[in-house]
Amino acid sequence: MSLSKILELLEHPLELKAAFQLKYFRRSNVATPSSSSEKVCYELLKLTSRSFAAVIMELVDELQKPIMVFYLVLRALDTIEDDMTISNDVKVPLLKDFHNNLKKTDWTFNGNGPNEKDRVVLTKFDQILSVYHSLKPEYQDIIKKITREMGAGMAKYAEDQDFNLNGVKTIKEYDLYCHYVAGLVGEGLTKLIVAAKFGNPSLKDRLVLSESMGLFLQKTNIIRDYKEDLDDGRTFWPQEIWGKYAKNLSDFEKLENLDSGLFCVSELVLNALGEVKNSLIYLSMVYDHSAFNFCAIPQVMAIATLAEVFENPLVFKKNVKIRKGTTCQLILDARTYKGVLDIFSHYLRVIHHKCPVSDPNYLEISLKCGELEQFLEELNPDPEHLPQGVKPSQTEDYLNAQKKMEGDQSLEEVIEKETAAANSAFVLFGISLAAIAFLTYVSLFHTH
Ligand code: D61
Ligand code: MG
Repeated sequence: MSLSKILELLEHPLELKAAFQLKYFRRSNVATPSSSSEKVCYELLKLTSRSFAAVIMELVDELQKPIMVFYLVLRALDTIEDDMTISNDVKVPLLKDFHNNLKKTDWTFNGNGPNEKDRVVLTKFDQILSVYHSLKPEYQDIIKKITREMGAGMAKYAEDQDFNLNGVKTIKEYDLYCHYVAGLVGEGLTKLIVAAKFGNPSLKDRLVLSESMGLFLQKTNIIRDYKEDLDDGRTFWPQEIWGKYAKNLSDFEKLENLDSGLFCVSELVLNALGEVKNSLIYLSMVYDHSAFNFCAIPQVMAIATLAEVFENPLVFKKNVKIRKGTTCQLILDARTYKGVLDIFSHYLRVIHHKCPVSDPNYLEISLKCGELEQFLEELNPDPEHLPQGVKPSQTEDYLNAQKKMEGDQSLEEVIEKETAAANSAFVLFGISLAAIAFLTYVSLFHTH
């Protein structure tokens, strides 16, 4: 950790405590790899994933390996899609046939550009295959079907010259691209979670919910990655939106266009907020605590990221990231469904309050935040807000949410104990630090 990161943490003592609690008080489920290929896979996971490695490592054994393999296979596919040094006549067939490699045991690929960041998942793909073939056939099937669909979708976009030159045109196209690269991941994960009996079986019949889970993450990434993607000569912001605010997408880099750039971000954030309701419903239907965590943590990071990019001029200069300490706090708070609802409520208010009246999306953003605030209240009504004697309306979403929160109760007690233990340890730690600092000071400056 760099000095600036440590100083940043010191400025936010509550986040420092969260980092401390996460590091010393949380048992992660580090499975002991039973083969050398498994070991390689765990290493590849850590090497390639921003944040997904951590949540996958928290999963129970039943799902840990299948989801890790699922991740690595799709990361490999994405590493072909993302590589602009691979010509289309190589890339397109590679994407389309990628699922067939899952029938082999020794396939690897060494054709990525030397600087492609995750190229190692392809050069060591045989190791991934070995673990893939050790999974239950049911899980293998789910992974293969999604890989085939995603490869076909990516190939379709790679072949589209208009897309390659000008990026995404309509909001419909934007949603479809996000479907291929993220919505399908949500679908596959749902099928894995339901097959493992860790979620409500009806999740499988409500794929719009998992679609939103994926789209919310992907859209947030796309908004945040404006600068990086532009520098790489790619754009994913849909023209139907940015075209209202500029002639060229790169105009937003110029300081004189800052206002219109921020208005454009507002509209993109508003669009992404369209996925929130379904995501919250989805999360109420994931029963297993580790699967819930795995699903919930990326979602709370996304809403925090949206609040961070909203009205933030830095979006046009770099990829805006949330603080490390904030991440730790979010991970701790997202352990229960109630915690997740509170996080969403908090960041929706942040967005709502940040929005200036001069923003052309002001009215719609207010409406969307209000609507979601009301939905959060429907899921978890505050008795004080209901007239006396009136029971909350027993909607299906309400009942699912209540059931989820009841299931969280035993967890709530564990969390309370852990928090108390971490608090006292943290205070002791602070006192010791202060004592050391004091003694150092005395011995340095008060020597005779
Ligand atoms: C619950 C929990 C996690 C979920 C989920 C529901 C629903 C969807 C997703 C995760 C997928 C979200 C993708 C958002 C991040 N976007 C990317 O990584 C882009 O690549 C998309 C294609 C490859 C998807 C690989 C993936 C990611 C997360 C997974 C997973 C597979 C499998 C299991 C669990 C999580 C992005 O990549 C950026 C990069 O290469 O740095 C891009 O190229 O656009
Ligand atoms: Mg990609």
